[in-house]
Amino acid sequence: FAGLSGRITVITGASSGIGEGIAKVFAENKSHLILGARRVDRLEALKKDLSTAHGIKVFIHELDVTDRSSVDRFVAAIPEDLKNVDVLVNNAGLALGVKHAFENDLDQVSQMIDVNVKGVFTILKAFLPGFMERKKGDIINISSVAGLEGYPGGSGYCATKHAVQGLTEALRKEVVATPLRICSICPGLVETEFSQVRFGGDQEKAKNVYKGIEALTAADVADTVAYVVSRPAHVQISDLVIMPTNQAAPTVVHRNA
Ligand code: 8X3
Repeated sequence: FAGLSGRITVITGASSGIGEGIAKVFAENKSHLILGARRVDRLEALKKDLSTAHGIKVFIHELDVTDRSSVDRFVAAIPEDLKNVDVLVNNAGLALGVKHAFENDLDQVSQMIDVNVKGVFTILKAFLPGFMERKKGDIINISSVAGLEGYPGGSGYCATKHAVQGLTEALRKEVVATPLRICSICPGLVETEFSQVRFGGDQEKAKNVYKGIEALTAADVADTVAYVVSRPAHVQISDLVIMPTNQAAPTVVHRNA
């Protein structure tokens, strides 16, 4: 992916899953990294791997996107030589539970809104002014096929990802007169810790989500992020949907017996 080398990329939720996958692909392509997540020990390990293997600068810092003061500390701690960020990947996000709306756990709904929606607003507010000032920057929001279509049991999660779609679209229109590029990536089934988190650690339920199907990997999604960012400056990939070959919509999945 020509064009990533020497760029400075911020990734939220970088300690696992798609975020970690993006960090790896960007490191392989010589982008410097600013990685945030709550689990700093995992970021430490990732930093060690990536900086030695690829000779890039990797800055890591604790980040809870639901806590504005945590976001302030994260931004303030970025070293001088990495302050002119080129790429922002809003990746931190989660699903909690599969429940019909009449039985939704409102704490779970609230937490999804805090991370998936308010978290993106908070991070955008932190980095967008710099992008506008420098007239430069790519913003990639990791949305979901759940942002394009609601499905039974997903009212909370789907609502948050529809919100991500709405804010991404509004932002793209706001910066149309600038060189900024705004992209939403909507993955379908990706095998990560996503389903373990969604089902509160129930391994059986989590495994069933990917049963009989070759799900996407974090690396598959990470490749698309690298593709989007490495297009020539006049090319803006606005929306990108990626699903396994045997998935056609959130609930249209062909599973081998
Ligand atoms: C994850 C995809 O279909 O589980 O965002 O909502 S889905």
